[in-house]
Amino acid sequence: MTQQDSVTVAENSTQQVDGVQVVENAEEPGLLESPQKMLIRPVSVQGVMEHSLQHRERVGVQDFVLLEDYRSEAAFIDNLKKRFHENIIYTYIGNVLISVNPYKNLPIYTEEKTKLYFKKAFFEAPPHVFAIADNAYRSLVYEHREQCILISGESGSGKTEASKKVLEYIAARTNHLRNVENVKDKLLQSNPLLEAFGNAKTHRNDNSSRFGKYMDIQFNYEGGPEGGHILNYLLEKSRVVSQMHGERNFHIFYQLLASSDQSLMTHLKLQGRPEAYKYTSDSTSHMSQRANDQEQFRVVQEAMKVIEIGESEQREIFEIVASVLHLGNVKFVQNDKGYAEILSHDANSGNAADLLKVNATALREALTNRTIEARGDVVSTPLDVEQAQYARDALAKAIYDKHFSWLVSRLNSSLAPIEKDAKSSVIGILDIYGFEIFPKNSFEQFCINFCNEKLQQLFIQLTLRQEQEEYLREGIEWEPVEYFNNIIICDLIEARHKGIISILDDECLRPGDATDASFLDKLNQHLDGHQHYKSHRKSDTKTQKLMGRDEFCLVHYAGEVTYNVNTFLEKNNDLLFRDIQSLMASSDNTIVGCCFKDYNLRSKKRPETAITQFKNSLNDLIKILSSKEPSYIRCIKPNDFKAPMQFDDKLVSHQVKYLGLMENLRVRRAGFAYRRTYEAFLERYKCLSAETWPNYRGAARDGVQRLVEALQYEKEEYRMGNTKIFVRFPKTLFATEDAFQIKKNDIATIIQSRWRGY
Ligand code: AOV
Ligand code: MG
Repeated sequence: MTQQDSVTVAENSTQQVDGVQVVENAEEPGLLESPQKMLIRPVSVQGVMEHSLQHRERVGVQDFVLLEDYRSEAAFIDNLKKRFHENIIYTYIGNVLISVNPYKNLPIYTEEKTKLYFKKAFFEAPPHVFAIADNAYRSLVYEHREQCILISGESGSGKTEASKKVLEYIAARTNHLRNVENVKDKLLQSNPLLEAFGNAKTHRNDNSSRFGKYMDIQFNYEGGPEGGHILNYLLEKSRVVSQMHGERNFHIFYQLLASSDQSLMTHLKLQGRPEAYKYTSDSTSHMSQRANDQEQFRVVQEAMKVIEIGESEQREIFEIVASVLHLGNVKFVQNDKGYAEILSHDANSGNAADLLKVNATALREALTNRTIEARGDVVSTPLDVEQAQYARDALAKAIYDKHFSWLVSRLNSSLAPIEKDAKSSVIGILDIYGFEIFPKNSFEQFCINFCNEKLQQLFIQLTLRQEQEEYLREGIEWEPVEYFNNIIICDLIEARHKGIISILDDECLRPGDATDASFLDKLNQHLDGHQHYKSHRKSDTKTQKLMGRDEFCLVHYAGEVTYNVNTFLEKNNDLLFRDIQSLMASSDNTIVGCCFKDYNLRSKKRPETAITQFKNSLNDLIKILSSKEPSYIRCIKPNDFKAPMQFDDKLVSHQVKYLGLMENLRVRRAGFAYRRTYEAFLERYKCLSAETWPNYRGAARDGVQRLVEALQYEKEEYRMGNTKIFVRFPKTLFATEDAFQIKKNDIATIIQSRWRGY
């Protein structure tokens, strides 16, 4: 970051007054209403922290490291709340951005605001997601360090919105050369497409991402985007067949049903009402959203065009979506032998077969029978009604899930750079599910919380590493910091032999009588006594309600979560009856055929279990992320009502805890609260010493040395690094800032009086 870079501040609002630059202080939205004049000479760091007492009282500090009482959670939350009520949703902890969902549109993403962050260091403009994006972009392009931006927070806290803002900023920030525009369009349009298929309305979020996403944006040597690549994690496929009351299935089902394209609807044999289909009829709220769904369907079709998904591919995609709806309506009756049968006049299975382009009789057979191969003999056994329903739902989930992964790989082929630059490098963006503690937690929460445990581990390692590296770079003595290392919990879950995953897989692969209960027994046998594991025998009557006999509890870094083992084995095995698999592999719908072709039916080797696949993809992700320089965005949800201006202290406190923010702050504050390059520090405070004001021509470091001597900093209060000054306590900095504010007003009065001709 050079000084020159900072000279582009708020061009429209600057004016020359007696040789001194006056800039409208648009530091934070709260200040826009009562613009103050701020003196800066020469043009420079506008938006530098406003630390004056009056300002602090109203909008708090913009970096938590400047909190006087940095160990107090109450002070932390109070600071967030003050800012939130002033419509200031962003705050830093050092270089970590905390974002509170405003649940309303704020004028902070305009073109003008976007430009404010071009080529700016963190402290030169108010905290913003754009600052994170710009910083990552500059480090990538000018310093050739690959970047990743990790966004975390609970459902509805604003992760996906933040990731979109990063992408939009990068699109605005990068050049308009060659075919870059086309690439940018595709990158931007990948969002509405994936959201239609992977997002749904839940109680927590009307547009909740039901999958984890890691996206690389690839840049050429000129810093222009040349392509992208997406990795997807664990789509919540159970949603395809059932949803909680008041929630919806994936958006695309309703969007397709709302389509005004009559010939498409006839082709798909759909009638336009979600109530007509079992998989979409649970939700009570779909009617009011019909107009929006219809509009969104057009958006999806437009996005498909941009991504170059042609007419025939589009048709196949919609055939799959429609086939799932028809499948859901397939009814089974019990025949006189007690087995499941599909009535001959049931059109649903026929419609599904037509759209999936498989033989209709074969589909009926596959849904009502199960072929087992035992010692070389192939035996077909009929299913009872419950088993057949299970098979039908398993098929619907599998089709949807695989087709979603196919869609991601299709996107990737479209986003792949046409000519890959040998020197290309990436910025990765991770938008993944946050920690989940529900009244009842199952296999899905176990996977998600394991993922968060791993990311927290990475966070601890990387923040400490970054902090240590900065001290080393600056030649400042490193003071060891104590912190909680959650590696013990990661090990409890994934250790090779005695970890929970390995015990679960053993039970899944054990032939014979393995059940969820026998899995739980094994856990209790092996893990009772581990400080982060609690069996129902150990459940503490004083601090929590008694655990059920089918539950176990993990003491995660973010808190205790009780898991119910019911369905763990089934979900982990994730088996689809082989009759159904082979039928799908024979489909003439190219996408379906492609999705199921990998099933090697001859192979005796069992496919990897769901949790092992997840664990492996997660470890790959951790490897990718560790090789990059991270930036963090931690999102917070202010209330449970999706409402603006409501700040629920208790809810926020909970999130502050499980995002590990106090720990983060403690690490950041362990040594020095504040650090700034000599140039920036001198620029702001040089008026406070006669030796540096009005003209100082020496080296910045010497200037700062003179300045702090004049300000009578004690030896313990600061250190001089190679390029930066480190200040240990906020109060030292605030005293300096207060002195600066007084001086500034004095100068302003003098200049104004001259200006008015006095
Ligand atoms: P999430 O990604 O964190 O939840 P979203 O990013 O989808 O949450 O945000 C939820 C909703 O909050 C959005 O649809 C917006 O209405 C609103 N919102 C979020 N951020 C902003 C912002 N910066 N400005 C205005 N409104 C915002 V989940 O995917 O459910 O874990 O799974
Ligand atoms: Mg999301």
